[in-house]
Amino acid sequence: MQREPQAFDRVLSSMCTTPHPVAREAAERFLATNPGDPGTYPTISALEDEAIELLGEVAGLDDPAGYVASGGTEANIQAVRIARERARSTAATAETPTVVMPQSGHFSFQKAANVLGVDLELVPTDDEHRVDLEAVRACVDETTAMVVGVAGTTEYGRVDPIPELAEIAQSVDALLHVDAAWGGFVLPFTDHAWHFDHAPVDTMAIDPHKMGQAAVPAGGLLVRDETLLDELAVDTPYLESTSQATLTGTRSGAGVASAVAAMEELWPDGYRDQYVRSQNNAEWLAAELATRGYDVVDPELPLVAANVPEATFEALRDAGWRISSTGSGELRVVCMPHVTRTQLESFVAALDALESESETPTATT
Ligand code: 0PR
Repeated sequence: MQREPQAFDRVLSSMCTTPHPVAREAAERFLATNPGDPGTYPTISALEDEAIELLGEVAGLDDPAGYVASGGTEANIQAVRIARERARSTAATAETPTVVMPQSGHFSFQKAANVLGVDLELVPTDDEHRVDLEAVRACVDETTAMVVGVAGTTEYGRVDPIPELAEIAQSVDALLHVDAAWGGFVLPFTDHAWHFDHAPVDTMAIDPHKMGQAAVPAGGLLVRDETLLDELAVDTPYLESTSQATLTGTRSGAGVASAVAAMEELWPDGYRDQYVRSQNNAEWLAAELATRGYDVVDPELPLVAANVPEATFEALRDAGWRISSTGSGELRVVCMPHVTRTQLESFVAALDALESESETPTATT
C-alpha cells in the first residue's frame, strides 16, 4: 500500500520544510550516489565541493573547507571533535577539555559531550535570551577547547554576540564555533554580526536542509582553515581516496545534490525574498498574539514564542496543529518557507475559537 507523508499545512514548529522543486528533483536523480567514496562517485564528489563553495559565500568565508553532513547534530559533534583533538595535541594540562556554551545551545552538544568525553559547561542567557558575556568570561580557562555561540537559537531565534565570544575564545586559545544550523540562510539579510567575515570564527554548522530548502539530509560543516579537518581524518586504505574526515561513511548523495540545486537556484535573491516573507509572517503573528493579550517574545528572526495557556496548547495539538514548546513552556512557531499567512490566519482563528469556547460558561439545563 502506498503511504503518503503528512501534509505541511498544520506544521508550525518544525525546522524541516518542503524542499524547493529543483532540490527535490536533484535529490531524486542522485539517490544512488555516495559522496563518501569520491573515487567511485566523482560527480557527486565534485558537487560537494560546489556545495562548500556556496556555503562559504553564504557564511562570508573565502576559500572554505568542510563537508555536507547529515545535519546540524553531526556538524556540531564534528566541530567539538575538532576542538577536542586540537586541545589534546596542544594543551599543557591533561585535564578533560571543556566546551563552554550558552544554555540556549542545541541539545546536540549534549550528545557531542557524551560521545566525545568532553565536559559541557552551560552559561546562562540574559533577559533577551542571548548568552551572558560576563558569565562566559568567568567560565573559560586553560581547559576550554571551544566556545559555542548560537546564531539563531532553536527556541527564540536569538543571535549571540559572536565577535565578543570570538575575543573570549582567543583569550584562552580556544576555538569559536558558531551554530547557525537554522539561522544561516536568513542571517545574511539582517544586520547581525554572525559569520566568518564578521569575526574570527573557526567552525560553523549551517544546514541547507532547514531554511536552505534542500531535501533532508543536508547539513553543513564549515571550517575556516582546511587543516582543522585534518583533526578528523582517518586513513581509508582500500578506497581510492586515502582519508576521510566525515563522521558517517556512506553518505547521501541526494542531500548533497539537493543542497547545490537549492543554493544555485536561491542564493541570494530567492533566500532574501523568503526571509522577507517569513519575517513578515512572524511579525504579523507576534502582533496578532500580543493584541490578544499573550506575552510574546519579539521575533528577531522568523520564530515566534508566546505564552498560551497549557490547556489551549494541548487543544491545538489535539486539533492537528503540529506545535511544540520551549523549555519554559512557551508555544513556538517557526516561520519556515512552507508556513504561509493563510495558514497562520487559520491558526489564529483556531486559537480564538478555543479561547472563546473556554470563556463561554457551560450551559446547565
Ligand atoms: N542546531 C540548532 C540551532 C538547531 O536548531 C538544530 C535542530 C540543530 C543544531 C540540529 O540539527 P539536526 O536536527 O539537523 O541534526 N533544531 C530542531 C529542533 O530541535 C530540529 C528539528 C527539526 C526538530 C525538525 C523537529 C523537527 O520537526 O527543534
